[in-house]
Amino acid sequence: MTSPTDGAPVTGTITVSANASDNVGVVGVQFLLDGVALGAEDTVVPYALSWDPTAATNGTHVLKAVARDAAGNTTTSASVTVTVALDTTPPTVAMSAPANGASLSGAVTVSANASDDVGVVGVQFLLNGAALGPRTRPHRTPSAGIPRRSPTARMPWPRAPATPPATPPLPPPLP
Ligand SMILES: [Ca+2]
Ligand SMILES: [Ca+2]
Repeated sequence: MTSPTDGAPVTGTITVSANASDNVGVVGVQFLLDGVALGAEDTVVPYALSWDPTAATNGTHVLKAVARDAAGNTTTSASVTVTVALDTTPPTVAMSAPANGASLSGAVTVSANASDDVGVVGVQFLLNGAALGPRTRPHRTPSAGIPRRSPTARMPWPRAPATPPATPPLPPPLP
């Protein structure tokens, strides 16, 4: 196995690859996940596949590669143990402005606090259920080891009103 490295955390799709050689010729390589075939045997160099771990449970899993030659001889690689750590916990979010029940008479800043066990990618504000402006990104990237928060996702609202359409001309008076 050439990828992933032993003990690697897996948080998304990764490439699983192996090198194989034979005195006559390698016919194919079959990857195994916890002893079960992972995808189809790869018969074309490079021996690799893309593994989407969403079907695997979080925790440790064992990857191996089995090389096969034309005579049917097989060799199994040493195991590579990986830890699947998919983010399955949704973030939390709460509006911080404007206050509930506030009367608005001009432009205000709409803001929210959001946090996640791994990281918040963005916050989308909704006005009566419809998107209000683009999705905003957290203002700063937190360092590892402190709670991942985006306390300052904010945007001005309302935006400048569009120019109203011109009033159509009145029809000519009847004779
Ligand atoms: Ca291949
Ligand atoms: Ca999460």
